[in-house]
Amino acid sequence: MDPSVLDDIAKSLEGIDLSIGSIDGIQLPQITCDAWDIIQNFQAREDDILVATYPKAGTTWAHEIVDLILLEGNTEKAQRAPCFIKVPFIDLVLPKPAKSAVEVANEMESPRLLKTHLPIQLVPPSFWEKNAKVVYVARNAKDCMVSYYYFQKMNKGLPDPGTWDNYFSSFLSGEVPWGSWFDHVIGWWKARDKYQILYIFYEDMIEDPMREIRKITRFIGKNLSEEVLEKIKEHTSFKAMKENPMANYSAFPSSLMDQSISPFMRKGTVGDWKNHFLMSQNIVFEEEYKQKMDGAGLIFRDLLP
Ligand code: PPS
Repeated sequence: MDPSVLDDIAKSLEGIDLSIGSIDGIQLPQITCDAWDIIQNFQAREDDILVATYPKAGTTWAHEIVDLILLEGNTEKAQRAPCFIKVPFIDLVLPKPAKSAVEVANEMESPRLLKTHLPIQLVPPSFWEKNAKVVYVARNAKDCMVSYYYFQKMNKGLPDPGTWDNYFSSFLSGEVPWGSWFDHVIGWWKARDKYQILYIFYEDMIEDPMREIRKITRFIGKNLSEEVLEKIKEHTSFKAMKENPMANYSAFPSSLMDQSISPFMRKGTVGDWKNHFLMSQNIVFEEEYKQKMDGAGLIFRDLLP
């Protein structure tokens, strides 16, 4: 990778508008709102693979796995660039001098691996017109909330989350960037049979990574040996990714992501919410959860105390 790419990203981030705007009632970074026409007109290709998630659901883990599946386990090639460069995040269009994710994607050879956090109704329509494949990863709301809280603390590109108590209320009411967790996971769940969407769960990936890697491999249409699958599992373990400078965001400008506040690869576990939720918050959460998830037919594990 040309090292000037990182310099350009740092320069673009220097004067960036860090405010939050909204599209159709969903909070999004202002730079996303400003580039909304460009994002909506993104031209998908039929062999694209889009990793879609609510923030903090395991995006980086999933796209590292998909990248290695496409590379048939070639871990050297997987190190070609930091993950935020090799997998364009189509929701963010940085100002010059950096190339926007859309420009980078347009110049990429197929098959492309792309990332989005957009709720399904805001995904550029060409993905559906081209019937591209989507790997959607869902993570239980409580752990997502905790992970997002720490991320908003360390990521200066997102609003300061304030106190845990305030954040708890904002998250539950969907007043956070990329909107309501509930609407996101349910929206994608409802569409899973209409389009080529593989809907998987972070908790399942933690329980049995090989099983989930096999599932993704089949979905992508690859046939890989057990040895290669094992190699992919090892290379994408939490420990390996935490130590991998191409996966752990250490190459990202620290002025924007201050990993001394909280590392990007923070804990990588299921159930960390138990260390954060007060009993009273858990009661409020459970009540809201029942109402909002009622009838969705979508079951998450590790929610109950
Ligand atoms: S982002 O910024 O929305 O793209 O973040 P995202 O990658 O979706 O989520 C980050 C959380 O995923 C955890 N993570 C992992 N867990 C287990 N195994 C692996 N390999 C792995 N890679 C990333 C990461 O630690 C964040 O979760 P928390 O709970 O904060 O640790």
